[in-house]
Amino acid sequence: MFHRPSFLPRVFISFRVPTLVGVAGLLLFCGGGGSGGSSSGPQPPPPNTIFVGGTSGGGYGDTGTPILAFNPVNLTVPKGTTVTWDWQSGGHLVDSGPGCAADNQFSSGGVKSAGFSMTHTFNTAGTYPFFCGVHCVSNMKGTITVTP
Ligand SMILES: [Cu+2]
Repeated sequence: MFHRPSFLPRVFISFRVPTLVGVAGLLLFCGGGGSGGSSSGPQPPPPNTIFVGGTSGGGYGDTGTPILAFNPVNLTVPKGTTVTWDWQSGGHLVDSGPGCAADNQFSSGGVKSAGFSMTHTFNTAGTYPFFCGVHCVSNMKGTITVTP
């Protein structure tokens, strides 16, 4: 019946069950936003969407700890697909390019806040690396693979 939500910090595990249920309920109640709301716990990004700086709680507006990563890190889409980057936390940017060097194929135009989103349509098959220039040294990088 009761399962420990994987997104809760380990410190909560030792709490008594009623306390944990209360905390989980509060987190879910404060989660807000999103779609549906019929399921609990972290939600995956929508199709062809990359979460930027997601949190341990799984989504925009939650109370989890920010994660310096893209989710998914690698996305494969067919040619012609429009990919959306959705900022789950602030202080991040997206620039295309290998390593941590921008090649100016697409860009968020600097650091953005939670709630910002950008799109880019990929019309040519290939591999498109991108990164967050603020956290590239922490390996905040991703890759779009576009198939013919
Ligand atoms: Cu970042």
